[in-house]
Amino acid sequence: MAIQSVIFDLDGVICFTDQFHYQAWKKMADKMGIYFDEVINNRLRGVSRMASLEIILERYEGEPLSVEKKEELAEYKNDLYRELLNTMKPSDCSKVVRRTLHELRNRGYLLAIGSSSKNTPLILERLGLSGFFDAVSDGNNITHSKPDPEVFVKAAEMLGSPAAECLVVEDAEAGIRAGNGGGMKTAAIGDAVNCHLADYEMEHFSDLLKICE
Ligand code: B16
Ligand code: MG
Repeated sequence: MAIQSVIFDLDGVICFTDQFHYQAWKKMADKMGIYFDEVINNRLRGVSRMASLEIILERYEGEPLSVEKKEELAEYKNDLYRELLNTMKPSDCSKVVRRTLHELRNRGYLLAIGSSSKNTPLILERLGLSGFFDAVSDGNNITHSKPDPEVFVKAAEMLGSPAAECLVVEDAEAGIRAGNGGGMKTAAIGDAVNCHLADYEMEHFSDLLKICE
C-alpha cells in the first residue's frame, strides 16, 4: 500500500537532545555515586524516562530505592534537562530537515510526531515547530513506551491514516520495533540502522524524498 503519512520520532530524528539527556542523567548519577557513561546513555534512546532511570540504576549498589525516591531522582534529572532544552533555538532543527519536511508536505503527505518524550511540546516550541505537524503523539498521551506501538498507533489515529499507509522514521531500535509492531513501514536513521529491522535504511534525512516520491 502506498505511503500517505510520515510519523517522525523527535529526539535523534528531527533534533538532537542526546547530549542534554546525557548531561542531566550524568549529574543525577554522580550525585548518587552511580557509574554512568555515553555507552549506557545510548541504551536510553527512545526509552521512557522511568525506564531510563531503571537502566541507570542497574549500576546502583546501595539499598533498594522506594518509588518516591525514584520519582524524585527522575524529577531532578528532568529539571536539569528542561533547563538545557530552554537553550535550544530554531536553528537546532537543521535546514535539511526543515526543507525535507516542507517538500513532503508539498507532495501531499500528512506529517506527525511520535515521541516517547513528555517534553515534546517544549522541544517543538523551542524549534519554532509548534503547530507545524498535523498530529503530535508523545509521552503525555501513552501508557506504554516504545517498543510498544502505542505512540505510533495513536499518531496514525489522530491523522486518520490506516497503519499500512504510515511510514515511521526512527533513530532507535525500540522505535523501529514499535513501528513494525504497529503494522507500519519503517525507516531507520542513525543508530537504528545497525539493527537492520527497518524497511528502509537512511544515511541522510533527505533520503526520505526518494522513499516518498
Ligand atoms: P522525557 P524520542 C525519547 O524521545 C528519548 O530518545 C529518550 O532518551 C527519553 O528518555 C524519552 O524520550 C523520554 O523523554 O524524559 O523528555 O519524557 O526519541 O522518542 O523522541
Ligand atoms: Mg529517538
